[in-house]
Amino acid sequence: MPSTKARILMMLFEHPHQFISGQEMSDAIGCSRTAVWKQIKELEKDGYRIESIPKKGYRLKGTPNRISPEEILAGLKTEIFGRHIVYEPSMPSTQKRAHHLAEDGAPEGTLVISDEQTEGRGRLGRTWHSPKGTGIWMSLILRPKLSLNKIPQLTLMTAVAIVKAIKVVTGIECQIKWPNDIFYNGKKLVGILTELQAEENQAKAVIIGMGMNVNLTEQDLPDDIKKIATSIQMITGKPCSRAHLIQDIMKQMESFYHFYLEDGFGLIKTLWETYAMNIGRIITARNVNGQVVKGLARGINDEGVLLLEDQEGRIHRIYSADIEFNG
Ligand code: BTX
Repeated sequence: MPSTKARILMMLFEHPHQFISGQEMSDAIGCSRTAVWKQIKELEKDGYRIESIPKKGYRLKGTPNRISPEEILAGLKTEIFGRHIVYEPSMPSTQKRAHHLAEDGAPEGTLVISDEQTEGRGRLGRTWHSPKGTGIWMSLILRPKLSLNKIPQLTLMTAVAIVKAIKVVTGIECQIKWPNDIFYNGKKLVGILTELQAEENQAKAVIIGMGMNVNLTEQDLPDDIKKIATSIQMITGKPCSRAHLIQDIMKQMESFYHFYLEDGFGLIKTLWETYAMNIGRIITARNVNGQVVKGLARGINDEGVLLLEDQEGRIHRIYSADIEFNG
């Protein structure tokens, strides 16, 4: 005789688009409604995504879709990127973990992945919403021999590699918003956070954090983020394999990285400008101290710095800021 949990799961599977009430389940199985509710919570802990609406009941939204390091490694076409994976189902932040690993000497290419982040972070202490089993929340450790002023180029390189990987795996053509976001139709799909461990004027380790909304639905996002965010599943209407995306991102990043270290920033700059949504538009850039510059985005320079031309024709170099479009 299958367990109560297995029978509830079977009922949910048999009615994929319908709500089944707790009462119907308890009648069919011969247990109390509280027992049904407890087993629903157990299934959620196992990674099943179950929508629950009072007076309507329960509906299956998604099966466990854990990221498995074995699955990623099986199809990985890189030499070093992602070859050493540190995975846990839940972490406060892959970025934080990657910093500790880098301090302890983790080699270049180490990839830290989690299925859920409880304290995922963006820039300037902002929060990155990272719900369980839905997105790619990962941090890559690099150890380039670069001076500190070159590090922002790695953010732009990452953005170009991710845009390319998304196109290869899903066919979606995204755009880059300077410096660190990838957008589709005006909504944020990916955020990139580049952080540094430095010694004198040299990078000791660069931690590139990538947060990518893959199989999130609207219900996975809080109201304030729903308006500004999207996911691959919301765009295509179907779930996408996170393992395939990770494999391709690693492949694209590794090949751009080698190219960049040998030949410099030229190719990445050109590709970045092709994908950028800012260039040629009037934007407002606001830095951490609240200073504001408004002007026409002319492009980026060889260091990856954004160039803004104000009304008087003066060019401002924007090293770090949040930008808004005005036209
Ligand atoms: P950011 O500071 O540019 O963006 C953060 C802002 O984006 C938030 O204030 C919020 O408005 C919005 N936001 C939060 N969560 C989401 C989401 N899931 N989708 C779309 N918009 C959202 C961007 O910072 C850099 C984010 C890097 C996240 C990765 S995940 C792996 C690694 N670990 C970690 O803690 N952070 C990085």
